[in-house]
Amino acid sequence: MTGHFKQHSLSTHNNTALCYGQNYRRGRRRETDEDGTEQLVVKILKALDLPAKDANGFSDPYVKIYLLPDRKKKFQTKVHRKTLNPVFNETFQFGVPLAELHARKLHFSVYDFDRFSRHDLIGQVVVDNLLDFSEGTGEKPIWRDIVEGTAEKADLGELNFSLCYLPTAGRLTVTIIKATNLKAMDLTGFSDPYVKASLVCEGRRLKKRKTSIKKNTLNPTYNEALVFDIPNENIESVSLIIAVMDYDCIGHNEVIGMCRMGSDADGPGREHWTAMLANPRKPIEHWHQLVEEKSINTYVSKSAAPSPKPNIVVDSPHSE
Ligand SMILES: [Ca+2]
Ligand SMILES: [Ca+2]
Repeated sequence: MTGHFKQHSLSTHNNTALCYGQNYRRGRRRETDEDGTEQLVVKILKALDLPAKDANGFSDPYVKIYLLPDRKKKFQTKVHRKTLNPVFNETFQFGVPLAELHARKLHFSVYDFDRFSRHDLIGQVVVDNLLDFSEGTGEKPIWRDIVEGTAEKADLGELNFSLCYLPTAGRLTVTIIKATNLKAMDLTGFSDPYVKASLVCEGRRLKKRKTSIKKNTLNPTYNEALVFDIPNENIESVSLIIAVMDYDCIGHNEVIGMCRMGSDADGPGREHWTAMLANPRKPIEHWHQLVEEKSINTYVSKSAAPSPKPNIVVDSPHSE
């Protein structure tokens, strides 16, 4: 039977397609709790005839899946190296009441993994009428054409942290709270993220502080404070660059994404910094969309230019 099905599906789909299975798991009757027992179960099976995104004639595909309109909860498969016909066989579960299913949509996006650049969006599949397939056993594979993706905004993730400045003590506390939806840097479909904050003055990195490393996650929680000593008279002249990094035991750690805080930073970075200065001694918390490293690095001189030392001293004898 399975052999017959395979043949059939291959002959009818000679274009880029995604294959998945779906069923709905109901809570047992008379069960009193209303949450957690009703789940849409989606098994991502495989993709067929993907376009080549890499110079070697292949792609490194993986699939992200959302149950729209909720974009916060996201799953993704492992990355499959050098293939245009990946077999995923991974199952994901979304807690959703049956009564809401008609208003939800499954959103699959297929990406090409690249370690050193933005992941290319290969294409997307959006499925509604989820009730149609909710009765079966979930064993019936469903095929959908993958609609070619257009250049999407870099999806690097978001970082949540608070800034608190004590003018008298001359102390800046950056509390890294958590990050969500980080870009996967490893073939496992996850990263090993840690956060590095650098204090910058006149294009020079003066001090840096790091959080611990969280292994194998795209949604790490830290709640860690990074403390910098900055005398009040110098606080207007410094800026803060915050980088979310992926740790690797072999090779270099890589930047996942960055954001920059300061009086001369872009929109959200400037607003957060200004709010901190306007509210001394009070932690001000914000979410920041991470941007690519190259859009931040223009603010930092890479070469240790033999220019005169910055005349601002933010060092203190007991730090680092
Ligand atoms: Ca690739
Ligand atoms: Ca890693």
